[in-house]
Amino acid sequence: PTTSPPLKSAVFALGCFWRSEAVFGCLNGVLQTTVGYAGGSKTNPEYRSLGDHAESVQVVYDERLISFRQLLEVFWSSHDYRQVFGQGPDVGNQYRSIIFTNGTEESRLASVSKGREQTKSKSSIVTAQIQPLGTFYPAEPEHQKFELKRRPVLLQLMGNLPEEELERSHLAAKLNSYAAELCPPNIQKKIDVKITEIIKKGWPILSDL
Ligand code: MHO
Repeated sequence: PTTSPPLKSAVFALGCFWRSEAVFGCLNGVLQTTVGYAGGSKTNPEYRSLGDHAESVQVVYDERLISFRQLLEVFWSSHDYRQVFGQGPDVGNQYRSIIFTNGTEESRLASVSKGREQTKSKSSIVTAQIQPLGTFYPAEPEHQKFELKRRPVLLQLMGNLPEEELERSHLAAKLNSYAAELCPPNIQKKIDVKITEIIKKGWPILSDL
């Protein structure tokens, strides 16, 4: 009998969510990514009025392939968590850094990892917060797979999937990361080669009408 893999989900806030989604999308074991709003109290937030929420990404993963602990490592290594509000040019409460947890074990793992980072960066303060996940509100479609959508050729290679399919697609999560150049270098290269190959091999060229 076929059983579906034990899927788990985790939510992180680490600056602009276009990038956050791309940070996690290429990891082995990550199956789906969705950007949204979390960490605040406003109901039904929207991009232009997100209230006290933070731009976040929800990551659906297969825990046989990747663990919460490993996701935490990626969280810490992929953004500047010493800034109180924001990343680089993006300043504001909506860009704050948060690890969301779903219970005591995840809170414990998050605290341990935060302690470790705090020891590493002695002179600066780790501002990332740890808090239980309340409601995760998915963001508007135009913010989902934002990096991928900037590359129409990639969308076309995927067969121009309807929005709902794109949002669920494992491949889209990966290519979104590739589009942002946030896959590990070897994977980035592998995808480059493959895409070049496909394009060379022959899209039918429209020469005459
Ligand atoms: N500085 C970014 C912020 C977008 S992110 C979804 C921009 O290009 O508007 O907050």
